[in-house]
Amino acid sequence: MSKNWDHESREPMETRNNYPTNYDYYLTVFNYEGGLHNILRVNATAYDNCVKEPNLGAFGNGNDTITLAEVGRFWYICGVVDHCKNGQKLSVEVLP
Ligand SMILES: [Cu+2]
Repeated sequence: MSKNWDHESREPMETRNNYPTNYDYYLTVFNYEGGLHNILRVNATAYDNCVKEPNLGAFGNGNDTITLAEVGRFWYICGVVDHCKNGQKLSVEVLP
């Protein structure tokens, strides 16, 4: 849980309903005040250093549902001023 991001990760509805049976992905959901924050998907180095490149994806409407379609770790930072340096960052790992 990161500062000013209300965040949850969950299995997709389809998994809960057992349809289809073989889904391996998760949804990660961010809620925040759009315009005050955003979400940039970056790599591990950028995450550690709070830099915005490489930008692997950007979200900003404040109610962002992101599909994590591969096994592995995903890194997200807020790109607004110094929010990341103040702790507004999140990494999520999707397990096989
Ligand atoms: Cu922010």
